[in-house]
Amino acid sequence: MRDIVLVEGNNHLNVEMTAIAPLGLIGDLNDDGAINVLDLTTLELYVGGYPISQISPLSEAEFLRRADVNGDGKVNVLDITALEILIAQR
Ligand SMILES: [Ca+2]
Ligand SMILES: [Ca+2]
Repeated sequence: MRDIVLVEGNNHLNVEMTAIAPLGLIGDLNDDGAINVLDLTTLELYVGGYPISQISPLSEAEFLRRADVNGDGKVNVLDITALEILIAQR
């Protein structure tokens, strides 16, 4: 019974993640195919004022699309928090 409960919990988590990142690449800001603390650092640098060309291989448009983790059309400190949650759930 305990095993079944755990599996149901995992499935629920996966459904939530799909809702947050429907395009799969959201949050991958250094374009290495993974979403992890390196992307979090890249996003923090951008929000801190670094130009995209110096912190990411992505085009500016693609960077901004992937960096808008919470999907509100802007890239700011709220997306840092959203990316932290996304990484924690993986
Ligand atoms: Ca990455
Ligand atoms: Ca945003």
